[in-house]
Amino acid sequence: METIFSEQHRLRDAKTEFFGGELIAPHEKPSRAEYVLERIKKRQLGPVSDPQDFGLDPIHTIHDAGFVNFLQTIWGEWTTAGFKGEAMPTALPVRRMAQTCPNFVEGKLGFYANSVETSLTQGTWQAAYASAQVALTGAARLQAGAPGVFSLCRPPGHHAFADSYGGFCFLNNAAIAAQSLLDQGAARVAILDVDFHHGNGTQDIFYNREDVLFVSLHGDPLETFPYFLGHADETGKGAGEGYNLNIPMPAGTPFRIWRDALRVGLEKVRNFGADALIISLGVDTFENDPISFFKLKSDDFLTMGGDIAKLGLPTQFVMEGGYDVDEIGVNAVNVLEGFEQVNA
Ligand code: SP5
Ligand code: ZN
Repeated sequence: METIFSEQHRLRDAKTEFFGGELIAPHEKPSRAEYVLERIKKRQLGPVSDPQDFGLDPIHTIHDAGFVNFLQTIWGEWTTAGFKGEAMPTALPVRRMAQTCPNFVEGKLGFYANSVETSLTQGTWQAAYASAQVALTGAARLQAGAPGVFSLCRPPGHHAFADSYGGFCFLNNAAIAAQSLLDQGAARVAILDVDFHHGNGTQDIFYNREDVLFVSLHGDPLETFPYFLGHADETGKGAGEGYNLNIPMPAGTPFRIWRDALRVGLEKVRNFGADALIISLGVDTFENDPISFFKLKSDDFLTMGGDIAKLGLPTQFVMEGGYDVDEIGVNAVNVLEGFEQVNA
């Protein structure tokens, strides 16, 4: 399987993540992508290619123009304002407050944030832009007939909404890829999100739509991030009713139970009649992940890839989370190898 990868990911190298009332070294760090790349080379998974540059237009098919401009300009405004740390909001427009974007940088941050652990830094926009191009290039490979492709995106994307960032995500890579497949002629695209966390941004982006099915398997949001979306009764709205499926699971869930949920999700994708499948591939379901509570083992990721392959759909894997950096390479590439073993 071909991997699409950009060295530009290194430009996202935040020094701080707000965690437990402290500013800690971020979980989402450059070494994550390096471990995955190393494992791809070690296992000789296939060629590693640079992305093409599709520009801003495909990003604007998903994201609000004011939000994209915010991501491009916020670091400059933050430093001009004289702040010393990395950019993060202090006030958020929650219930009954005006939903108007303020003029001052600190207010803009609150307006466009959906969670506040994720600081904005020099280079974040450039890395997020490159990550979106990695996703778009993967989609182009599917369009050209590849049975499978891996977009080694970093930073991740599934917590980015049309007009907000958070959860280590800025641009929604999987959503941008899905829309590009539709724009190139696909009638229906399914997104299956296997990251430990609910793909709140992806769900919201496609919630009203019948041409994109969103299925997510994740930790119960009553107990874990992103907390405010991801419940089983969120099934879509309007024309999108029935095209959103959430399967939240409790702490301690082992692969045996998780795999039953995967079967349900894959059956939903099969019945939908998708032309292409995008996997939001987070491996933070791993038993040793530092911020998650599922119990998957490294071998389980091979089985997962095989189960996905049995659908027989052109499949684009888009990297999302996974924070036990020693094992992230093994676990992510196991999914891809499991997929290829069935497809071979
Ligand atoms: C892409 C992705 O996986 N984003 C995840 C963002 C999670 N950010 C909030 C983490 C809060 C963690 N609280 C952990 C408690 C551990 N006992
Ligand atoms: Zn995650």
